[in-house]
Amino acid sequence: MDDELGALPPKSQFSEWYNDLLWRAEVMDVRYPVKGLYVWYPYGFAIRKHVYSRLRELLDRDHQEALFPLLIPEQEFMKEAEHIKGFEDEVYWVTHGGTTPLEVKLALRPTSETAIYPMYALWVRSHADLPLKIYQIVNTFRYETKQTRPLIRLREITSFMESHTVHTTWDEAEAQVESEIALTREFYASLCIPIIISKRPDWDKFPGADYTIAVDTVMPNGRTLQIGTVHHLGTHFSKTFNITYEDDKGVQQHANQTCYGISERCIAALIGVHGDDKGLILPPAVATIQVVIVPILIGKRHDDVLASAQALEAELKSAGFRVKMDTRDMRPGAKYYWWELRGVPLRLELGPRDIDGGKVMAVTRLGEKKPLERSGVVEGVNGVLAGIAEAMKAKAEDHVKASLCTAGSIAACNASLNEGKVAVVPWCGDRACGDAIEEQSNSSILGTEARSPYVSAEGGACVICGKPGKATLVGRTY
Ligand code: 5CA
Ligand code: ZN
Repeated sequence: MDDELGALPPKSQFSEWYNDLLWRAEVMDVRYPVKGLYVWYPYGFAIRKHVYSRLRELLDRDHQEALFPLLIPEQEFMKEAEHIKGFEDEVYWVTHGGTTPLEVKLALRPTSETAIYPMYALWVRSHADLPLKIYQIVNTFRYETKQTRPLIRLREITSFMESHTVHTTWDEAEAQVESEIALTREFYASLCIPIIISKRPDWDKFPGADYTIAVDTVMPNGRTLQIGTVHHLGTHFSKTFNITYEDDKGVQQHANQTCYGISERCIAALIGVHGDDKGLILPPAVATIQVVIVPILIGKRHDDVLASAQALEAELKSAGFRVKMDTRDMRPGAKYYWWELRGVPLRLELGPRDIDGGKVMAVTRLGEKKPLERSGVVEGVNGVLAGIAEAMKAKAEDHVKASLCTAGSIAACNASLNEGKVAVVPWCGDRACGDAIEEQSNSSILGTEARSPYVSAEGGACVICGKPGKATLVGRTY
């Protein structure tokens, strides 16, 4: 059936595999005629829907969702000096309304601090208004000059979750940073994606932040992908936007703030980390279709099998599973191939012999096959799906573990990077040594103070100057 279109390249050719899979599995169409802008197919959009409802569910525990405008007036955008410096080369400007030049240019938000904080200045009055924890999920625009890639580096980020919180003290904002990190851990656990959390070097922090904590994962080719960041903003923005509260002694104080962002890179990670030579593998928690039923509709028993399959579908649906019954007029083999490409975690096959034996054949996307009792099918399916999630998690963790390599010298670091690994090297923390590491290894410093069971915390002599250094993650990044 794939004669005309050829076959999916093997996953070992990761970038070809990734680009090809996006259209074959109908996730993204890259043919939109503007660079860095891509189209979600319905199937891809449904994956997005489930992934983002999980994210919303976690955020909604203690944040509120709101919606701010896309356009930011120039004078607001230009208030925070470091922020401007960080983004000035990436901003799209709206300069005309029809043919009339605008008196005030309008920025398309690259992120929304400067849209949200003027409103926070109005909303926050006293310590009783705090903490304030608001998020939105919107599109943002960045004129990226590095190579654009679907879901990874976009000029229109279509699915930007940004959380913006306001607190009284610096310590309280720090506690919020920790709480956003915990939320991120939970989110990625439901996607079965292992993450490495570390502190970005000072020169690489978010423009306008006190410090930045980054969340990275390792893609199959060894390149790291930053799939989230949490920033402690201190009072940088509250000073420029005048966000103050009256403390319990009646004194006006500048608030402390955090912000936190996740984009559709989380779906790039989902695809890259889990997929195989046959296509997508979706974790059950976010799979658009969790169970596909393929009835074996041949011969005299056609009507009988169809009725049994419909009863099975109804039972699984009412138990809350996302189920699809495939009765298309195609060979069963072609249907298997179709749903494997699209990553459905579990396929149930039902033929006359299964029905007679009181069984249903369960075939997981990971290639395991075992009959389930028809009578206890809901528990059976639950168990199999939980097993799939565990196996996906374990496999992905093994990959990250195997990707991390401790190196005590630049030569050892380069050797690891060239093997497609992420290196952990001792670095003294000086900018000059950091620059030298990046230059001599043609890679980037991801961060220090890694919080990961996979990364040793042990430091050593800085690979450049020999002074005492901290364990530092160094990788080739997307
Ligand atoms: N205001 C802060 C927090 S919301 C902010 O903008 N942080 S950020 O610049 O680090 O972006 C948050 C996350 O968005 C990043 O960690 C990265 O995972 C993702 N991201 C950034 N730029 C792009 C892009 N061009 N395409 C896709 N995802 C991106
Ligand atoms: Zn050094």
